[in-house]
Amino acid sequence: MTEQLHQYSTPDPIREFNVECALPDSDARQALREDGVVCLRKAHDPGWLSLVEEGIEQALSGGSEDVDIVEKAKDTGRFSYSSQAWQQVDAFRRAILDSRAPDLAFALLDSDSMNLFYDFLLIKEAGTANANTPWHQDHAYYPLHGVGVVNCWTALDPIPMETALRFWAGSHREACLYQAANFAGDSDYRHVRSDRPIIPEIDSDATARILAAELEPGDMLVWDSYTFHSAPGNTLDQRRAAFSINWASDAIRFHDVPCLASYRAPELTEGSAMTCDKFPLVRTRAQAAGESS
Ligand SMILES: O=C(O)CCC(=O)C(=O)O
Repeated sequence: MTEQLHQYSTPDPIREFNVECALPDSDARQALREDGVVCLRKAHDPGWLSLVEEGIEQALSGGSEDVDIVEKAKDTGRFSYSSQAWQQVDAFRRAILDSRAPDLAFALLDSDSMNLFYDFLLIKEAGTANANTPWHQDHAYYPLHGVGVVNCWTALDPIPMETALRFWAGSHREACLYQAANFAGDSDYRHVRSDRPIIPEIDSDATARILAAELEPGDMLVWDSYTFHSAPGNTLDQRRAAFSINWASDAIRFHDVPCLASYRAPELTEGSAMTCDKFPLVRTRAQAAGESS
């Protein structure tokens, strides 16, 4: 327990890069490759943040087909999340496709093309101290073969250290998938793969280097979908919200195993490339080269 408190109060900083006027460079790519996470300061401007807020209003008032609003036992605030809302919520579609979001992600991917995988909205209102996020790898939930999904997670509110995400530096490097954690915490995840190793005791592992960063609205964390991360509940008296966009590289293929509906599309079969209406092709290297020449 002492170790857990120690690690949570003194994580190392995530390497950071200011991208207000430029796309991520080779140093940012190297940081992501080595640590499994990187922080992009000023990734999005106030106009983009307002667009996302417009989308939140639509999504939470019935616009999103896949939304959950829960109140955890002993919490007074709402914990809301929504996935794949871009297909119904026009403000999200514009924030994802008609913005610099694809260029920021593509600059970090070692890939000739990039597909949109899904968007994810996460809001922990004040009074959600029990809405903690256990250690997990995003990829453990995906029906995908290959390595090359990045989660681009933008803070919509100031996020101080008390409520910051934590990352286990370098935990993506072996490309080993562990079992998916159940976010409800009381039983196994519905689609758990019990042939995979169980999640190690990261909080009590003195050798695990933990990284975190305080964020301002518009700052973005980008992480590899194999990187272990976790987050505390919201113990503060202010909203803690983020909007994330998950992108897939050309190395990713569909794997036809049981999973959440958000991650599958009827057109996809075992081993197929991702491109379809739900997971559109958004960038190609050829197109990017053509535009810059
Ligand atoms: O912010 C959080 O509580 C969790 C975010 C997260 O784990 C994710 O988006 O994968």
